[in-house]
Amino acid sequence: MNNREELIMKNSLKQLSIVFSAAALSVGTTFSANAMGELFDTLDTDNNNYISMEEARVHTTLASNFDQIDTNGDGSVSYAEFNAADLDN
Ligand SMILES: [Ca+2]
Ligand SMILES: [Ca+2]
Repeated sequence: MNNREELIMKNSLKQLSIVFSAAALSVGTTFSANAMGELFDTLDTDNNNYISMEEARVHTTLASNFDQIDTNGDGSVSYAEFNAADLDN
């Protein structure tokens, strides 16, 4: 293997690892492995990453505390707001 081939090899390996990190990152944000993430995904039926008042109806605790959980008052519950609400308690 000459120097040029070695360089090409190193560069393609580098690119591959960037692709893998990016993929891992997007998987991490889209599919959360924890139970709260699964509950969030279940409730977010249109998969827009927000739980609307309509979508919250199936979850009694979420529906009845919707205004408090929607801390920025935009009418939908983001994953951050959902997580902060700690609905298990
Ligand atoms: Ca939604
Ligand atoms: Ca909100």
